[in-house]
Amino acid sequence: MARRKASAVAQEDTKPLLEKGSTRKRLSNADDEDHATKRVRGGIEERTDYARWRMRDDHGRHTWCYLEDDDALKQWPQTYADKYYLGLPLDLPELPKAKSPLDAVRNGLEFFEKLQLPSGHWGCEYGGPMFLLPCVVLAWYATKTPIPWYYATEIKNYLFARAHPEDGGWGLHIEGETSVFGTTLNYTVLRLVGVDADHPKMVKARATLHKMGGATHSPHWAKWWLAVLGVADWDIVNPVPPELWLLPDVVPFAPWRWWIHIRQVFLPMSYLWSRRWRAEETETIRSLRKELFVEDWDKIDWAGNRNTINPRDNYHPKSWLLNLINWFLANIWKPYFRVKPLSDKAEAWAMKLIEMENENTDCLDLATVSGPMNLVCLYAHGGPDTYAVRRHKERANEFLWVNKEGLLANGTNGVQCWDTAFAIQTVMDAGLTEDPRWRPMLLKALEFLDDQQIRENVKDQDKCYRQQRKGAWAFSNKDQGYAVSDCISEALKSVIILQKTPGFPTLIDDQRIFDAIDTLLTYQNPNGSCSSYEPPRAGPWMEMLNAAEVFGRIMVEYEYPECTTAVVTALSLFHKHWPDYRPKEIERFINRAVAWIKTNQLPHGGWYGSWGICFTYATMFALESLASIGETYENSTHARRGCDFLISKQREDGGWSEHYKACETGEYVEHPTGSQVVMTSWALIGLMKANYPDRARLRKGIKLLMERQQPNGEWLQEAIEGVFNKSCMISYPNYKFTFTMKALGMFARKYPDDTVL
Ligand code: LAN
Repeated sequence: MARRKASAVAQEDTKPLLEKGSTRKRLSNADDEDHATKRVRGGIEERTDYARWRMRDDHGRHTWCYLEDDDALKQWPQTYADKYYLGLPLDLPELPKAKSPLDAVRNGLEFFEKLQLPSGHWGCEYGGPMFLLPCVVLAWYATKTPIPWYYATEIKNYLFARAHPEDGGWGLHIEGETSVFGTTLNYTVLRLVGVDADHPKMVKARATLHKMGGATHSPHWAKWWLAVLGVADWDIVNPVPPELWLLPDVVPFAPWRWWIHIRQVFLPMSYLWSRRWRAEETETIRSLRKELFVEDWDKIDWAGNRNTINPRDNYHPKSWLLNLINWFLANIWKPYFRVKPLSDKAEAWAMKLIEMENENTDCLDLATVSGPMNLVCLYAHGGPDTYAVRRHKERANEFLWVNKEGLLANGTNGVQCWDTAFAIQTVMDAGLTEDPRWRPMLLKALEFLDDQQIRENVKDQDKCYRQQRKGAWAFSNKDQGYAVSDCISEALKSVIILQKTPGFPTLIDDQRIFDAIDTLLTYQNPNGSCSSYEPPRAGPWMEMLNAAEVFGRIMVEYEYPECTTAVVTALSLFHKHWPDYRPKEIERFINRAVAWIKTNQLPHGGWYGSWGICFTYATMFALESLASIGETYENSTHARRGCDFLISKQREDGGWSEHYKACETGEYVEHPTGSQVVMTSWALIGLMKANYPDRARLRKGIKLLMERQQPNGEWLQEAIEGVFNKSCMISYPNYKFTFTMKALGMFARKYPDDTVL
């Protein structure tokens, strides 16, 4: 029954895949003149009613709901958080003007507290990358998943809002220049949700795409998606052989050694590549074959375009070795050696690994790329009605977010544990944890971290190559369940801080704290540093096999001063309170980690950051590491050089403003829009950790933070803050609260009598 319903949807194909009920509703309204003017061409609504959106928080699982029913609207009023995310006015009263940095923290907390969600954490949009929404929408289309009209409408609005104002295309991320990757995929999304090809914005985007060479010039991942949709032929996709998964573990390039994100993306890619699976052909697909390419579709030399790529997309050109391997795989291995029993075996094992991921994450999956890809694999494997397919469809909603521009996809299923840990630490740094005013908020936050601690390792941990995780915290929530060294550390610090504050209950007993420590201690690399999800399982030479083209540093784990510092500070704090638990190992860990931090310092005195922009972010962490072993400006050349580096970048107005280009180029670049509150806070925190002596310099920065605070206590969103894989930026909207208040609070505690203003 469900099968028939689904294909019926796909067959009325000149229409987008819209929910049956809502399609009917829209058609019956078609005569209503008022309503009709609210449509864009092609039958998609102009906008939804923003008063009807709600974000449901179910133990840290976020799903956006659109209430079409008026009674439901009354029963479920919009919260401050909903309105804030949606960009609706909050109508909050003005707070008494902050007369000191601590007043500014209090005002900031007044505002931030209103955004705390019922389960105790803070939510946020986690957008930036422009290839995530396509993963979700293309997977929906390939699996004939109806797209509710309100999703379709707001997807269209978001993408229109994010189209480049001049050329109409899209980039790798929201601040990036137009690329074939972004334009091909987002143009396709718009067509699949029902926007007409002759809409003026589509005409413009198409012209830009054609100028860049059309979809034949797109990178590997876009070619793979187009092949899955049947818009391109599989021959244009460089080989992704699942038989790599059959290699013995000792093989130095076996996929289990790759960075977790790339191996979880390679997995579904390899499965569908092997099957050359494609979605059912529809009118829209046939039309896209004409729209996306410069050449006549029937005449395209697919295999000949496997390596065609526009230079804008070619951030990490394929190595000679990978080109050679690809040639061999495509021309020798596939036609002559890839016998059916072997490919069957490889597909079966790949599917088994996907099934283990289903089980370990309850079909949520690691993140917004692998999740939708796995959905298509499971659909191709078992048809539309299996539990795994239905559950994946449900859970895919957790990757979505609605902001004032429309509907986008987040980089993960949220930033729940990470932001909550920082929020708690912010209050601690300001010395306000014992203030009864903030107790309810902090208690709720503690309860959230209690609820979100991962209590068990994954089943068959070794079989699916997972890292120990008992006692850990994930970046988002425990459903996703991927432990990360710094996420464990920040959450653990916050739990210890609160549980050691008079008046807070011990929700997490010692044994659970020890579990976290035991897991954390598995995270040190041989050279003393820490990585993200796992210690590296192969060397950086593996980048020679980086086939993604658009990203750098993606194939293996690297060493990160950010992650290393988080672990160091968590272990130090723990050691202070539990001096008898594995003391030797902990001391050794800390000493080796900080020694590594020193070796990682760059000649200019700063450190390169991989997860925030860029030198400012990592230098803040590195200075904190040094401070944790008592090395500060006064007594350490490393700390001094780090401070001097930061100070050399302070701007006239007292702020800092590093641009994301620094992540790509490895050189410090100033942001053209001037000082940023988040960047300024990072620099100030680093300087204060290192006991930088020139207070006047700090005051100038603090003053800027205070002046940027709004009368209701908030700070406004400025330039993008985060990054991954060197080239792709990602937003951390809560940083403008947590780090800003942390800097203000630290200053207030250091110089209690200095009112700054
Ligand atoms: C994240 C987000 C959090 C981030 C920190 C905790 C901040 C960092 O300190 C360690 C690495 C980690 C966990 C991280 C890794 C890469 C992620 C998951 C992301 C930047 C969010 C999105 C990104 C993911 C790779 C996006 C999917 C894209 C691919 C290239 C597969």
